Amino acid sequence: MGALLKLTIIGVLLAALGERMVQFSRRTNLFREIEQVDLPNCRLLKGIEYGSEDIEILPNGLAFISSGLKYPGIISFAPENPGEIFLLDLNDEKLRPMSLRISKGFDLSTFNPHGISTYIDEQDDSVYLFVVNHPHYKSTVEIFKFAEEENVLLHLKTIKHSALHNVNDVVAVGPESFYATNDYYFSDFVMRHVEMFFGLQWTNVVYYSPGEVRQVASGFYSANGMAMSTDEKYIYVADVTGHTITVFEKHANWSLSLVKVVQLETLLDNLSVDPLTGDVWTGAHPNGFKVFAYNSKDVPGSEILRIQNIHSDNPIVTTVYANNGSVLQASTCAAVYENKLLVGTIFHKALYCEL
Ligand SMILES: *[C@@H]1O[C@H](CO)[C@@H](O)[C@H](O)[C@H]1NC(C)=O
Ligand SMILES: *[C@@H]1O[C@H](CO)[C@@H](O)[C@H](O)[C@H]1NC(C)=O
Ligand SMILES: CC(=O)N[C@H]1CO[C@H](CO)[C@@H](O)[C@@H]1O
Repeated sequence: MGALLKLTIIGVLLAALGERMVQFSRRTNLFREIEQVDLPNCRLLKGIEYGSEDIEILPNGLAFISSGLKYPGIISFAPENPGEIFLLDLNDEKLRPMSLRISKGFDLSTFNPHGISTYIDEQDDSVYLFVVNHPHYKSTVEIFKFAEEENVLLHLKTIKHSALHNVNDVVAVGPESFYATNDYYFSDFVMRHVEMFFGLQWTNVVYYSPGEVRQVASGFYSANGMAMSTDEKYIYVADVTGHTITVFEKHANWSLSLVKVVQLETLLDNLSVDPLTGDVWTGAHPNGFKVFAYNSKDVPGSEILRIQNIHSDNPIVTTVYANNGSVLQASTCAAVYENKLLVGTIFHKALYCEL
């Protein structure tokens, strides 16, 4: 091969790599620093120190909080502790999260809870809690029934399926059916980094029911949080490294069709919908690189956005809270109940604010 040809090939490869680096730094917001936005009435929840990855608030003000996530490539401050589900009563001013007991027979030692969702049976008001679990870093969806009088989660079922290979979040739509996001295409640790670095848009949303499992949306860099509109007609999906919320219409046969994509600047993680206003709330990572490459001297911050009128041509996006990590690190989700805001994090604390 001629020297000139070799040089040209090397040049082309370097240019391609450079372009990938630029794209990668853009997707992870490698260089973004945060402008702080304070809320006046906030306090950290006592007893939650190892993450509050996902939060679901029931119509009566009881909140479930998943804690203790261990995730490949992401720090945990208590890698030996099994995960927990906390219950917090937002009507009680003391705001004391309580770790819920889980019924016998469920393997607590490998409990590694991630996204959660609740389903309320309208016939008898039973509450079912769906929990994405990663025992030994695999993916399952656990279904529990919440026994409120005894404050116990009764384990009903473990769901495993080849289509549920890297589950991040769920939205329950029936006593045994749900939508789930897969946040990676590959399960292998090295291949996941290849996938992230090259920006492969191979992750998807799956509909699961005992009778039928199928992919209902695809083409995300990393499909993450999900939520359903208050009228239950739409599903919102967050793409964390794509910095987007995709709005889908949900059909009677559970198919999803694309309505629109809302582009944001930050790495939005989990989504929730205000039951009163329909606003979409998200916890986000201002700088995703600081999450993946944790450094206790330069910690990842937190950013909470509210998106109003998401179905209109001009949704209003407001940064309600932003912190450089001095108070709260790596926020993943924000959920509201009346004028109260709860903010969860991947591996850090949980914040309560009055709006
Ligand atoms: C589901 O319903 C939608 C809307 O009616 C239709 O366009 C779609 O083809 C259906 N999908 C399947 C898999 O039946
Ligand atoms: C974060 O903000 C606080 C003030 O709110 C400031 O004291 C601190 O130095 C900042 N930390 C970094 C790493 O910028
Ligand atoms: C429920 C949900 O979407 N959880 C996500 C929240 O944030 C972390 C950090 O990126 C994700 O790993 C979770 O999957």
